[in-house]
Amino acid sequence: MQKALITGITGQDGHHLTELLLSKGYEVFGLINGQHNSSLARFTQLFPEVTLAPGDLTDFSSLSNLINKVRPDEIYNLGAISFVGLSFMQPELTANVTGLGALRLLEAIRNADLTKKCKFYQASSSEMFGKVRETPQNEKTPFYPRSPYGVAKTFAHYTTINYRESYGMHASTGILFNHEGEFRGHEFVTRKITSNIAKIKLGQIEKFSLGDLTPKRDWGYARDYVEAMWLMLQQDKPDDFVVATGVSNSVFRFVELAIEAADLKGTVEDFVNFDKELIRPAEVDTLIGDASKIKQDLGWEPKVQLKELVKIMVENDLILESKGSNH
Ligand code: NDP
Ligand code: GDR
Repeated sequence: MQKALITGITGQDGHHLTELLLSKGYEVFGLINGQHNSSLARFTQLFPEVTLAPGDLTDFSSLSNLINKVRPDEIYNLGAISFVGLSFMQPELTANVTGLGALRLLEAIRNADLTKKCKFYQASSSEMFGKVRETPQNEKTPFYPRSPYGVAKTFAHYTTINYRESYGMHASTGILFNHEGEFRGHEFVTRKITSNIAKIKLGQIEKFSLGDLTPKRDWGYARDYVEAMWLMLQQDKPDDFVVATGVSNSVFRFVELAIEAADLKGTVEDFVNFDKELIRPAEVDTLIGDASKIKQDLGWEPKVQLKELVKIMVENDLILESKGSNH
C-alpha cells in the first residue's frame, strides 16, 4: 500500500486530496499543528481512517521524526500561512512557515535517507507572478511577488527546484491559480461572498463588506486541482506545472454570479458595502494562467467552470447557514 503524508491536511486542499488518495487506496498520514481547531473536528469526522500526528512546519524535529517513522512514498506540502492579507500582518511568521517550512521538509527527507524513494509536491502559487510580467502566465513567466506570502512561496518554489537539481530528488511544484470550493476558508473572498449571500437569502443579514472589487482572478474548483497534484507525482520525472482554467473574472463579477445563483433580486451595490480597511498594502491586479503544459504532458483539464463553481459554493452555504454551521 502506498503511503502519503500531507502537511496542511485540515485545510481546503487537504480535505480534497485526502478524499482522492483514499479513493486510490493510499494509506494517508497528516501533520496537524493545532489540536483544537474546528477544521480538525470536521476532518476527523469525515476521514476517521487517516493517521494524524502533531507537528509544525516551524519545528524541524517534529517533521524529521514523523518522516522517519512513516517513511512515506509521497509527501504533499500544503501547509502554509496561506491568507495573503494575514501575511502583511505577520510577515516573519509567514516566511518561517510558508517559506522555510518547505526547506525543513526537504532536509528531513534527506536526513531520513529517502531522497531516492520519497516523491515531494510543493504547493506553489500564482501569487508568485504578482505584478505580472506577461499575460497569460506560464511556467517561464518571471516572478514578481507583491506580498510577504508571495515572497515566501517564491523561496519555497526555488528551494524545491534546487533540491531536485542538487540531490536528484523527485520534487515537483504546482503553480496553482486560485481554486475554491465547499472547504474554502471564510477569510478568502469567494467564501466570504457565498456565505454572506446565503445569509442574505435566508434573511439573516442585509449587507456585508468587501474591499477592492476590481482585482481579477483565474478561479477553478479545488477538487479538480488536487488531481493535478497527484498526477505530478505519478510521472517518471519531476517538473513544474501551471494549473489554471485560463479564464479570469473580477471580484465584482463573482458577487454578481453569487447573487444570480441565490436567485436574489438586486445589484452588487444593494448587498455590498465598501470597507477601505480591507485594501491591501500592495495588490495583485489580474492573474490568468496558461495551463497548456499540464494539459499536453499530463492530460489534465479543469472540469468545473466559474458559473458552476459559484453555484456549488452558494448551494453548499445555503444549507450550512440555514443550520447555523460555521463551516
Ligand atoms: P488552507 O489555508 O486552507 O490550509 C493551510 C493549512 O496549513 C491548514 O491546514 C493549516 O492548519 C496549515 N498550517 C498553517 N500553519 C502551519 C504550521 N505552522 N505548520 C503546519 N501546518 C500549518 O490552504 P489551501 O488548502 O487553500 O491551500 C493549500 C496550499 O496551497 C497552501 O500552501 C496554499 O498556500 C497553496 N495554494 C493555495 C491556492 C488556493 O487557491 N487555495 C492557490 C495556490 C497555492 P491550521 O488550520 O491548523 O492552521
Ligand atoms: P488571494 O485570495 O489573495 O488571491 O490568494 P483572496 O480570496 O484572499 O483575495 C482575492 C482578491 O479579492 C480581493 N478582496 C478581498 N479579499 C478578501 N480575502 N476579503 C475581502 O473582503 C476582499 N475584498 C476584496 C483581494 O484584495 C484580492 O485581490 C489566494 C490564496 O488561496 C493564496 O493562498 C493562493 O496562493 C492564491 O489565492 C493563488
